[in-house]
Amino acid sequence: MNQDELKALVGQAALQYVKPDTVIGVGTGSTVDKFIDALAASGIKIAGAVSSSVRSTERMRALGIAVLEASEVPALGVYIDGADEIDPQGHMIKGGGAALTREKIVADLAQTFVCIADASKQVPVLGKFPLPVEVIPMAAAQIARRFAELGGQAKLREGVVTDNGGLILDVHGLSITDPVAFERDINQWPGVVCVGVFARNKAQVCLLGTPTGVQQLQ
Ligand code: ABF
Repeated sequence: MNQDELKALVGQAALQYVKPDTVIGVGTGSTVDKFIDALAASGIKIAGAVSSSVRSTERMRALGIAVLEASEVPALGVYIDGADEIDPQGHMIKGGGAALTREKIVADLAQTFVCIADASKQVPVLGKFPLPVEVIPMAAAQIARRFAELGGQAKLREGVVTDNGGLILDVHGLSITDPVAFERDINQWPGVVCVGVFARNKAQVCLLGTPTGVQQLQ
């Protein structure tokens, strides 16, 4: 199976966590697109979805899935989202789709975070994928200097303004051996809106698409 087929496999597998008549949280990316398509085709009737991006909102509305505002929903049973990297403990790098801030907001509403990814996303240590960080524009240069002190090379993601009006720095050359501490420390830098390390609130379930089927990260 190619990567697209593996994404479809895990997108379909995530349906087992969707309860009818509930409101679910939906992430962003091509794997999540597969989940959205599978949900629409499944006949499972949900009460609605809280979306993490314009991209996912548009896809769900086009398929007849009601999209609700996060502020309308006190809690979610499940949040389904992809990842760019997943370490053995289920910590993730996310944000390749520039939606990391809203993804973290919606994930925070959910009781169970289900990550869906093809097995190529598994890494021993986070950091080979350039770390996305959403920043307030005026702070971008200073944040880049701070990352340089950590051995990272921050590059502005050209031509991208997030759904929140922020900029994205992609930080190359990091090796994030303590994701919880790293996320906590970077979050305190002035001008950081969201760092794409999901460690404090990591996925409770990771479904990985492999050529031999769907594996659940233990
Ligand atoms: C999203 O899933 C992003 O945080 C992450 O970048 C993306 C992975 O994209 P894809 O599923 O297209 O590989 O949650």
